[in-house]
Amino acid sequence: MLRLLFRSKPRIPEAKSDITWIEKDLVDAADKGEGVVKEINITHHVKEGSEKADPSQFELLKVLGQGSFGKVFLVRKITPPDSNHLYAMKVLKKATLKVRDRVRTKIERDILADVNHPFVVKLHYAFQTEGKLYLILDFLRGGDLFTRLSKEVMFTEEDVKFYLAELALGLDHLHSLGIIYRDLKPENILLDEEGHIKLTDFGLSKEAIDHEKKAYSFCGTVEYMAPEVVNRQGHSHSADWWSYGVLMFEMLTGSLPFQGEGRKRLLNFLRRAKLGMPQFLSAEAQSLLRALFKRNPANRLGSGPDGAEEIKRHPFYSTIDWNKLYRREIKPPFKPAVGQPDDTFYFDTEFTSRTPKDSPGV
Ligand code: FS9
Repeated sequence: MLRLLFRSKPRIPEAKSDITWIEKDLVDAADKGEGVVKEINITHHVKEGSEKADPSQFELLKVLGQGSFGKVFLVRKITPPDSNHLYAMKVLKKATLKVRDRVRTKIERDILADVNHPFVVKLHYAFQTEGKLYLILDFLRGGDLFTRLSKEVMFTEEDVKFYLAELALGLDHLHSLGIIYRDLKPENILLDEEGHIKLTDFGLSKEAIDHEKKAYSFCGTVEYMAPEVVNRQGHSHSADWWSYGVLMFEMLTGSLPFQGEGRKRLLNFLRRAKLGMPQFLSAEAQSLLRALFKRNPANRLGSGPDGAEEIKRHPFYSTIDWNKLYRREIKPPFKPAVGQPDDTFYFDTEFTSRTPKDSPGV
């Protein structure tokens, strides 16, 4: 059965700057101007066999995204050993970054430098000038999954299974590093040129400093958030498996499971209402969704000691060969058109039509 995904344009990226996803201790310390978080420096990160990087080694080609505190560019490396290679360059203005945003960027940089996984975006260089912070990341030319889907594509349960299975591996890897993604939503899932997914945008995620200690934090996008996050009861990696359920539901049905008119009604619904399960979904899909939408995180699939293994063993995934999947040997349901004269075919022209300019930092 084919269904259309009819979500309108993704939320405006600008809204991201309003979201305060920060570990409470850090925020408190930052607000008080205390010690460690006062000055955050991005230490240099260099690709193996390369010289120290700096902005002059990258030619700006296009704007991919823009917000109040920075921009994301498509760039071409000018200097060897990777001349002509395309990257995404995230540029953040230090002056506009509050201490808490600098904490976030530092966290993003640290997380990315540690990560090496087929389904997580890779950081190739990190450097700074007096006024700016630079992160040089993989350029994912397929754009984000949901922009694409909302435009033209229909989803089968098989398609959804593929994306969710790759996502489970990426998410599990982040959890194994002590990272709770927490801000998992469709816009954070990009497609590479073969059609495999990559998780991105860690700016709003955090490192769980202590696995036992739950994270307390403020919230942003509500539709994908676990009830314990909304209720600020503290959360662990199982909050991400709830969001994973929301993504699954949205991909299978074309609408969000928990929606209400206005934030207040949505919050109430998320906290209390019973989920209506569409009967056209397969028994396996329904069963997995029920197991993910447990309000008590301790009962949620994925919360046990072997984490993602519980999810990987679920009958919904009985046809998935997880080793083949990890090796990227399973053919994606959709392959972005490559060799396009325009590398930014899958990106919003609202941004790509702008003249790329990295203004001189203060
Ligand atoms: N390859 C292609 N596209 C990537 N994107 C992910 C980030 C998207 C974006 O617009 N982010 C954004 C960033 C800011 C900030 F201020 F932080 F700079 C503000 C508003 C939006 C653009 C598309 C991508 N990411 C890594 N590799 C990529």
